[in-house]
Amino acid sequence: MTLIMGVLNVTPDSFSDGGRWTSLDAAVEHAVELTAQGADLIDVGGESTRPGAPRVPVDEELGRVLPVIRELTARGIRTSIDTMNAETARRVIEAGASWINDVSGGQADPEMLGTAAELGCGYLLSHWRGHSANMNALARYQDAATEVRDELRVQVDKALDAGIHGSRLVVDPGLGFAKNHEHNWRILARIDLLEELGFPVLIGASRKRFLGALLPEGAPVADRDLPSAVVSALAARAGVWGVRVHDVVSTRRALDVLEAWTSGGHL
Ligand code: PMM
Repeated sequence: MTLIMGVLNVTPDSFSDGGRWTSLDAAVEHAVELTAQGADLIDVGGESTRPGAPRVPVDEELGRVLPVIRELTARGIRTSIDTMNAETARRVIEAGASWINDVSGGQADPEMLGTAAELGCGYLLSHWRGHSANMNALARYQDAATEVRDELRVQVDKALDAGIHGSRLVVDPGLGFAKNHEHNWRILARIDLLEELGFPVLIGASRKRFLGALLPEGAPVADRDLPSAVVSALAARAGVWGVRVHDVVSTRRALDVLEAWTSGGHL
């Protein structure tokens, strides 16, 4: 069964849901709703990673995410923290989160891998080439699928060397992070290369611009939920461990269809 990670951005500026869940009550209510809809894990983020986004000071990030994590932990909801900062990761894991979701794969903060090892929590390691401000200029590949796999392998080795247990690692190609539309499709078409790394794989395609490019010009961001759900089902079919999505309802439906299909009706 593919795990569904529901996105909860408590940021004023994330591209598809920025500013919607900034009050504690609204954020918690949304997480509860996503869980009821079938999310297995809620990914809480306090710093937007959209292209060109400014960095957020750690204090501000903690102020956004800590109260939400505390409240969700108290309600028995499993969480991950979407952060590139070791200090944020530490405080939030100590407050009850289960996973660090580091889109920089340990590259943005030199303390991150050691901190994750010490905390003994799960660590989601994404492919990354640089901060949002300049990541589009870093989107250069001969073959994105093999280069992303090879660069992920380098970071995975660093994570293992830092003491993170292999059983706690999940890898993610970081779709859209220093990747253009063609790069993202190439990586998805060769998802088997990522699986060669020998770790569970997470795919985060939800509402990203390469899916928007398939829609009529000017289509609202919510129209990306259908293509997002299809990508989730195809990724699940290819054997991924989890998908990170904004719209849990459509993802759940898509994964249910896949499950019925694969079981040949014998659910
Ligand atoms: N994408 C975003 C943020 N966090 N985390 C993981 N592991 N993988 C992703 O692809 C990913 C992520 C950017 O999307 P958002 O602004 O919609 O949260």
